[in-house]
Amino acid sequence: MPLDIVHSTCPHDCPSTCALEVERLGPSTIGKVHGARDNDYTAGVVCAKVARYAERQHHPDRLTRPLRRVGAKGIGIGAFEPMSWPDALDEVAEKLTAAAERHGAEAVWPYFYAGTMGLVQRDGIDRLRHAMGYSREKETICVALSDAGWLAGVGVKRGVDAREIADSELIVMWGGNPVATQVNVMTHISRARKERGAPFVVVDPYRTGTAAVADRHLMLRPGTDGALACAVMHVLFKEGFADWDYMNRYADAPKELEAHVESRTPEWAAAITGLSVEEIVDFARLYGRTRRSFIRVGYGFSRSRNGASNLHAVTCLPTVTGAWRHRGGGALYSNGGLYPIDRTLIKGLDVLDRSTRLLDQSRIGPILTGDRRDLGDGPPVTALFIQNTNPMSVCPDLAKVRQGFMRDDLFTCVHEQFMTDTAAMADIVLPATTFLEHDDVYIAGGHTYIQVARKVVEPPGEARPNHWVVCELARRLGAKHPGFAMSEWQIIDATLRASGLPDAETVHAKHWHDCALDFDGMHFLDGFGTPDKRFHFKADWSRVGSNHAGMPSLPDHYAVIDAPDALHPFRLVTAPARQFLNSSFTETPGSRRREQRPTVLIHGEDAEGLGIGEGDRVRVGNRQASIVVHARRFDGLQRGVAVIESIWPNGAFEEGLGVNALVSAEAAQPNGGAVFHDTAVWVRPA
Ligand SMILES: Nc1nc2c(c(=O)[nH]1)N[C@H]1C(S)=C(S)[C@@H](COP(=O)(O)OP(=O)(O)OC[C@H]3O[C@@H](n4cnc5c(=O)[nH]c(N)nc54)[C@H](O)[C@@H]3O)O[C@H]1N2
Ligand SMILES: Nc1nc2c(c(=O)[nH]1)N[C@H]1C(S)=C(S)[C@@H](COP(=O)(O)OP(=O)(O)OC[C@H]3O[C@@H](n4cnc5c(=O)[nH]c(N)nc54)[C@H](O)[C@@H]3O)O[C@H]1N2
Ligand code: SF4
Ligand SMILES: [Mo]
Repeated sequence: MPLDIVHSTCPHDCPSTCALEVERLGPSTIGKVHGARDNDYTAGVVCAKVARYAERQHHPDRLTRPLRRVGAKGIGIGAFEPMSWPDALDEVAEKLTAAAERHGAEAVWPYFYAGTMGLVQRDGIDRLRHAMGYSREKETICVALSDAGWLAGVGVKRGVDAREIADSELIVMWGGNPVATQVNVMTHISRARKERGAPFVVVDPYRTGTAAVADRHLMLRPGTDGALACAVMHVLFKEGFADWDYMNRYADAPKELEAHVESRTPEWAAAITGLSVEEIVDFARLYGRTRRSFIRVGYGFSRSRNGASNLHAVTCLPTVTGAWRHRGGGALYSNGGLYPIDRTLIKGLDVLDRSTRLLDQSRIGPILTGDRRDLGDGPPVTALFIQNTNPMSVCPDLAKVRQGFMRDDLFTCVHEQFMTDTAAMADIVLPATTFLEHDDVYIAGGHTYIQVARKVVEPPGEARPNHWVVCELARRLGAKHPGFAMSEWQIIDATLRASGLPDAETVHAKHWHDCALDFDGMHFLDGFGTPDKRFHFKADWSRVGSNHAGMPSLPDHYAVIDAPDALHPFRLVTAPARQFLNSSFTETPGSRRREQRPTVLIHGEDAEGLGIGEGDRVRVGNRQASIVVHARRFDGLQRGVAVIESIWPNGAFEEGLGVNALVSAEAAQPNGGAVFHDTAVWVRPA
């Protein structure tokens, strides 16, 4: 019998949003997962962890029934007993109603993120929130810093089509690790390298899988990209690589920028970045000589207190050389803002009251422990309804997050596929479907397709989609909105029609629909997204965030990072692990085996000086917390830099708290954002 191959879309929180071909072996069983060959972005490739998705889909630990906690918080599945769906939903609705009656609706905080990127299953929780007047969520954990940095210069969240990387003559991966985090970028880079010998440069504090295959690796200190970008621009202006014709037409203040970077010499930047003057000058010349240069802007280097400023500085480079105007030239951070999606129905924007308080998702620790900087004179949060995210693992200042979840007066409901660290803190856990078990519509950060995917197999046991749970709760809570009476498919179809896109059947039948603009649009030749249509070298930070005091307007090294000192001599980077996706896939044996155990990479000479041998147990700490991990000596980073690839579950650490215990919950400028790679620490033998 021929294999039954069904089209789908990877829903995970990854810019690739791969078009998939899933082997269906039976009504509720899948085999291998492949990348769609006929999609010219996915081009037949998916990452290893999704190729073996059957491991996650059919995992014996998938949640299959609603559960009520009868034992202590944080223990796991042994502390729960099964209950029926009607009882579970009734109880959740009663608890949310009681919290709202006691302290007002803002005491309830529906809390979510991007466990699935499907618009209906991910964002439907907002419709319930807005219909009930519950506290809003400020989404800061991933893109707040990078969005701010990109929007300050470019003005709209889109960039050059990633498929053009194949036409580039130089590709720079700046602060991202696509070999691990969005493998398809590498497909297009490989074509440019093969077909025209385009050099590939990586800017990253350590030798990642991506840096290891690059032609050049600029291995700078974390949080110093603004200095590197300024020195590159210094050389571009000084050595005649600047495209004045382009800048005069398309930029705001090229003369001011030229004068400003005059003093930002390669020597100045070398002292800040730890790179050599030659490395900086050689890279600047290579970049200046090449018109078709493509900067693939990663998220990683934005996750610092000066991250927005640094990201803006990098986006100035293609504007100085005019690379934007050439095929294969320019930059891409994300195409999230490319799609003309009308989200009113999905998110219930028509019933949103903008005066409802907005709570910062990355500050869930301070919020749950009653920090008045977040709560103002509003009520405490006494009820959480969580979908698609695992804050007990992924959020900054984990000790505080745990302290908050431990509160006796807090009611928590978690809708999950697995008994995560967060689910283990819940009073009621509801079993969730995977993307293979429900319908949804997907846009992407890394390409230009919109995709509609239908359910492929039946869910295990009583697992139910997010949309279903949201609608059932809405009914019990008395929430009013037409979206609660529609199916996923009806919402997808109505949303596509309202957005002026082909209907759901049409997109589904062709598998995807390309939303790319024409060449001039993708290259901003008809203007940037700023009010005056020019690229802004001079960032008006007040346009993208309210907390901008002290931020440099022209690109610079903004020295507000958690700088090392005598007591904390290392700068810690907590980069994503290749076989995990945030905290997802930490449950699959194939991923666990390959990642082995939580490990800190430090330079051999640093290890030597501290008396730390290969594989030794070491303690890594700062004022906030300390954790025990194993050391690996590694020469692919500067001295004084430490890397712990993450995000392991708390139980993988000896003392029960993971790496985010070390990370600060401070909200970065100008619009919030978690500073995962901006932590000064000490390292000692344990
Ligand atoms: N395998 C895997 N894939 C993933 C994820 C995962 O956890 N694992 N996470 C997904 C998510 S949610 C996202 S947002 C994307 C993120 O994907 P990326 O854009 O790759 O961004 P990050 O993963 O945050 O950071 C990547 C790199 O940034 C580097 N970096 C840290 N600080 C600095 C700095 O100051 N300067 C420079 N130049 N580089 C720095 C780190 O060393 C790391 O190699 O990946 C997605 N894909
Ligand atoms: N140290 C450190 N911490 C980080 C980062 C880092 O680089 N370093 N990266 C940060 C970034 S960029 C991000 S985006 C966050 C992400 O952190 P999270 O949002 O927590 O992402 P995941 O760990 O993938 O968790 C998503 C959860 O959603 C569940 N899920 C998936 N699909 C569905 C569904 O359809 N329904 C329901 N109900 N649940 C579903 C999964 O089982 C999983 O447990 O982590 C951040 N934390
Ligand atoms: S590369 Fe990203 S989008 Fe593609 S299959 Fe892997 S996790 Fe999913
Ligand atoms: Mo993210």
